Amino acid sequence: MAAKPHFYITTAISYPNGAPHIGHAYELIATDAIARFKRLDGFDVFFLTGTDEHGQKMLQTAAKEGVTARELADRNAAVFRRMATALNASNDDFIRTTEERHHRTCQEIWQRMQDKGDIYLAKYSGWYSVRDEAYYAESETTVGGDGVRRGPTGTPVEWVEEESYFFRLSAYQDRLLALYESQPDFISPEERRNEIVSFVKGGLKDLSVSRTAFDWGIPVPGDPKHVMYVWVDALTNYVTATGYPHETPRSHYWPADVHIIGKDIVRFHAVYWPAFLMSADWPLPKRVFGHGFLFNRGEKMSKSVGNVIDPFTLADHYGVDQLRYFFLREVPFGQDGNYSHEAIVNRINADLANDLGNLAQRSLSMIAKNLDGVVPAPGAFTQADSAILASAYALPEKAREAMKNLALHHVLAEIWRVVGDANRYFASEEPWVKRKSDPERFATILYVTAETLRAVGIMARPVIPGAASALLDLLGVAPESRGFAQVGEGDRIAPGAKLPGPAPIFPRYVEPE
Ligand code: ME8
Repeated sequence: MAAKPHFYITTAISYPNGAPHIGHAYELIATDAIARFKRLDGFDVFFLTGTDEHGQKMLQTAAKEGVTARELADRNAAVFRRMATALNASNDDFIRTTEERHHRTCQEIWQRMQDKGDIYLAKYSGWYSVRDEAYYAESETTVGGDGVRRGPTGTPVEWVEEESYFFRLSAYQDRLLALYESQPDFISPEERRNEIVSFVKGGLKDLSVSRTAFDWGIPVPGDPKHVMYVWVDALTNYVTATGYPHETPRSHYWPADVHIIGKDIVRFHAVYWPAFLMSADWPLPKRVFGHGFLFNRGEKMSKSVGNVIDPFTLADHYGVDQLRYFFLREVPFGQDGNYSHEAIVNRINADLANDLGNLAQRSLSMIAKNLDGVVPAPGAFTQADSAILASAYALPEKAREAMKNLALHHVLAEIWRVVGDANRYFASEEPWVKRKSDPERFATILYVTAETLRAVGIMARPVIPGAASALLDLLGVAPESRGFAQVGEGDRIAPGAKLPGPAPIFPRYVEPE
């Protein structure tokens, strides 16, 4: 048997300077859905997430809370890990940048960049935003009415002057532009790509890549009074987790197939990261995808506005599958999105409880009540039967097409189009009438409906893994027959199988008293 093709996907690693918020949850859910999709489509997947624990922001927050940076990182990294479990994420590893394995890889990439002649010592003076952990040119900053100078993202900047190692980023401008040119989907969506191309065309300055003002970081090889700039350290996590360049059970996963990140950190992933890798002569990731931001009713979440909603509370309140479905269906992947109680409830009740849940419940109850819970043998298919089955069987191809652009919302729209068609089919075939008047037709309609639900259940697994598995259990689909390759005629539900009996998969959301 030929080895499965491999697929390596990552989220950004989060700053554990606080508990996770819904933006972190969103990124994890979307990345998880893509990872699950690829596994079900026959790929050998490695899915990585984790925490970015060094840097000045961590130190400052720790100082404010009266704990050490290590204590702050330990406390919150545990919460990020718990969130991955709570959201039913299928990550294969969880990396923390304070781990020993990561120190080694960081020192190795640094050494390689230095051996290349791309690292030199000089004096840095310029503007730094601790909140963004980013350096800004003076021309990118503005002084507001409050007298505070801010960077392009609106965060305050401070003047920094210290001895620093620099990375010769300026030498990589042409190679980066050639990369964007030859691999048009290296950065997507399109608008993010355009922003980056014009940023790089504007000229690149060498990048300060070490700090001496504090020691919460990875020491620079041979000069330990410097620690590496937190972004050199952070980006390198993606390599660390594979063990590359050393031969390990995972080293074949590097280079990554895609980094899923938010739109605010595309510059780090699409400019600095490939330049570091080019310098180190390590292969480049194939793709960087910058998703949009989530807003609570159009407002930016912030602790001071008091609208930060904890993902644990949301998942408890609405259900994990419900939350996953909502975010991935409601927000076109790559664009900004909003969430509100009403919008979530609307999706739960219309798409999940009504369209999918009711159809499953009604058809499976009829099989239970009238056919002793045994899958009937279908008669000859009518045109209507063949049409709905054909659209169900076309789902893997349609979904793969949409996934070329990581358009998760389109994948879901295709699946729910079939759910909608199946509901119309069921309503117009009127099995409740045929039960007495035409028992053979009754059996065929229920068979076709169950078979359509089987295809839908398999295809929905990446997004609603819990409920989709429950549905496939109710349909008697064997656990090893739940991949995309089984969506088709060859793996049809076997007539004669005894089903476990109907059970609700998606209850309606009812407002608490
Ligand atoms: O940026 N909506 O960490 P982070 C959607 N440690 N996504 C959001 C969001 C929102 N409201 N707010 C943040 C960092 N994100 C670095 C990354 S990677 C080598 C280092 C996204 O905790 C954000 O865009 O600030 C990023 O992809 C991720 O959450 C972690 O953000």
